[in-house]
Amino acid sequence: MDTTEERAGGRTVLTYGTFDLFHIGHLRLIERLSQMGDRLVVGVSTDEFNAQKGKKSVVSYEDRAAIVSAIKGVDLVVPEESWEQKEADVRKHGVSVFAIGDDWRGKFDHLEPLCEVVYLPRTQGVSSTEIKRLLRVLDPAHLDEIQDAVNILANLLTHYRDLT
Ligand code: C2G
Repeated sequence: MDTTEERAGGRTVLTYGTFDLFHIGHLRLIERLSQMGDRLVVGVSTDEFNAQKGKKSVVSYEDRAAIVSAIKGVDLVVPEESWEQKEADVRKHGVSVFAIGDDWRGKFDHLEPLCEVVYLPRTQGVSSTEIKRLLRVLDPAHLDEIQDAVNILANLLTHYRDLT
């Protein structure tokens, strides 16, 4: 499909994401996207849109957008405020390729009349959710909870032994 961008001699790639607690999975994806064209536009989910996605990010939209903007290969960051903005963004930015991780496989096929749609394999073993879970375990306040639970279990075991 020959878009305005291609006629101008360039291919624009578009993706979207929360990019919370930026990690190697995000970086690998952005590196691959930047090699798929001449210009990469990244829609970063606003905090309000994250709420619609049922997500609450640790890092604010402003900081997540600043971090993604600083990544080599990212040419433009735009706020992602709704599910419906993708079509308008594809037209506005003369997008040739919409690409996203394959956890979304099939969810954006409706964009195919406008641009190529590509689902890329996710990086295994890392996710913002997993990082948050690990951080919670390391939280000193959480360690107090664990200690309390251990004490309760120890008392129960002692009591159980006395009964047997
Ligand atoms: N990703 C990846 N490997 C991981 C984690 C994430 O390749 N280990 C990819 C995701 O598939 C996605 C991008 O990194 O393409 C951003 O992931 P999230 O920040 O989790 O974004 P998500 O919640 O999937 O938002 O409208 C689309 C949504 O905004 C996508």
